[in-house]
Amino acid sequence: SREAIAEGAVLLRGFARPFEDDLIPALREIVAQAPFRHMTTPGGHQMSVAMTNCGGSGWVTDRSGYRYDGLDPQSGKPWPAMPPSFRTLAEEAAAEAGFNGFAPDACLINRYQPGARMSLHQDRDENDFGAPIVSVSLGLPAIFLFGGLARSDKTRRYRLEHGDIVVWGGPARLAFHGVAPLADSEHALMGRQRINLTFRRAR
Ligand code: MD5
Ligand code: FE
Repeated sequence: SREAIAEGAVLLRGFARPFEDDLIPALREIVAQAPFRHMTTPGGHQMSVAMTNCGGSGWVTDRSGYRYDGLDPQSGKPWPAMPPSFRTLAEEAAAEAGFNGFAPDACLINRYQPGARMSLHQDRDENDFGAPIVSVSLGLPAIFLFGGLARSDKTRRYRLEHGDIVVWGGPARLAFHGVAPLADSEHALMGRQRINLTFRRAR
C-alpha cells in the first residue's frame, strides 16, 4: 500500500517483505566486515543507537563533528560495498514514491536494541537535499516521530513495522524527526532489535 503521510513523504507498508530473504544475509555479511558501534556526538554523548554503513560513503560522528567518510574510522578500510539487493530495493521504493533515478551512494544502518532512541533532529549532512532518503524498517516495531521544519513544530507518531519503507523527499526531506525508545519484544526473524537501513545520496 502507498500512503502519503505529508507532502513528499510516502509510507510503503510491507514493501521490503519480498526482499527480506536477501536483505538479512547481506546485512550479516556487512556487519561481519564493519561491526555495529556506538558513536560519540560532537557534544560528547554516546548514541544509544549502534551504527554501521555500506556503500561508497558512510555517516560518522565523533568529537570533531558529523560527516560522510569513505573509510570506516574503526578499521581504516572502505565501508563494505552496497549489496545489489539493498540498492535495487532502494531504487524501486524511491520510484514507487515518485523519485525515479534515485542513486544512493550511502546506506547508514541503525540498530535499536530495547530502550534505544533517536532524539529529534534533521538530516542535513548530505550534499543534495533534492534527493530523497529511503528508510527501511526491519525487526521490532518502533514509534517514529515526524515533525515539521521547525524543532518546536508538533510531532505526529507513526508505528513502523518490519518491512515498512518510508521515502522522505520534497518538503519532508528536511523535517525534524526521531524515534521513541524501543519497546522490548522478540521478532521472529530479527530477534530483540530493530534495524533501519537509510539510503542516501551523500556526495
Ligand atoms: C530511523 N533514522 O528510523 C531513522 C530513519 C537517521 C534517522 O533518522 O538519521 O539515521 S530515516 C528518517 C528520516 C530521514 C529524513 C527525513 C525524515 C526522516 N523526515 O523528514 O521525517 O532510524
Ligand atoms: Fe534522521
